[in-house]
Amino acid sequence: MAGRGDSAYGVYTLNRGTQGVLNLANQINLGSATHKACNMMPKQLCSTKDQEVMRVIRASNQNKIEIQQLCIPSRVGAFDQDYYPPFTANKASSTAAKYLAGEDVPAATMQLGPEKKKAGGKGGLNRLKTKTTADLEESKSAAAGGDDTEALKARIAQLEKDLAAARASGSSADASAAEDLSTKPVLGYWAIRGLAAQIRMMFYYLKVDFEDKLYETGDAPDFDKTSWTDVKHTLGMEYPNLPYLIDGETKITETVAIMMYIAKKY
Ligand SMILES: N[C@@H](CCC(=O)N[C@@H](CS)C(=O)NCC(=O)O)C(=O)O
Repeated sequence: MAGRGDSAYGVYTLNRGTQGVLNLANQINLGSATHKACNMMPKQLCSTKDQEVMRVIRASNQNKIEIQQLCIPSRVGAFDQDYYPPFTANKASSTAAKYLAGEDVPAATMQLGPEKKKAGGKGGLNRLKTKTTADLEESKSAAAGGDDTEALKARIAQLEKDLAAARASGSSADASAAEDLSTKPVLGYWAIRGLAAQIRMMFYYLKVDFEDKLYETGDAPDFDKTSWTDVKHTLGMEYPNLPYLIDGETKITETVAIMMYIAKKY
């Protein structure tokens, strides 16, 4: 735990058997420099032989960026499996097709293990094991030289070809849209701040003339949403949702994707 303005980290263990009880395992004091902001780094960077359970990057009040290793001294010494429960993997556990078909798949997890001693090895990544249903299927299929693997290889080859062609012509869809400043973008969202607030702020900040298309809901308790649902599937969007952005031929949804588009274009 670290709070803004603190100059220490507290490393706690949670005893799942006694709900709600946190035990202080280590206190790391950093003298007078306090935290302005802290962020956790990817789990796989942790040095398991040092019982490092979290690595944090922090901005201090003295205008310094520092990396801090949060460790719990272990009775076992070296690698202690108890300190490294599985954590959510940064890869999909299923596919869109399976999800849409209603297949229920447990979330993929990753697991850190002991560090390998081999010099010049891949360090942390060597220790990282991902357990996903998709992995198992992939490896089975690869071992069998299955159809899926061949289809994926063909798809990758095709995508690489398309990418090379787009690069050669120097006119990807993104680039051409980014050059056309004559279009007036339409931002669609509910008539509230919500997820569109930051997008509207970007437009105002960048002095971009845009249409703020507001969908009204009826009053409580029903909040009639038909102003949106009646048109949702008529706008020609691949994944219709709010907020959306229509800019000339470009139609996108997902707040962050919209913000990235605006950042790139303007
Ligand atoms: N991940 C999406 C979330 C979109 C979302 O949840 N939109 C809500 C409003 S905050 C909605 O009502 N969408 C309309 C719909 O589902 O048709 C994003 O960041 O844009």
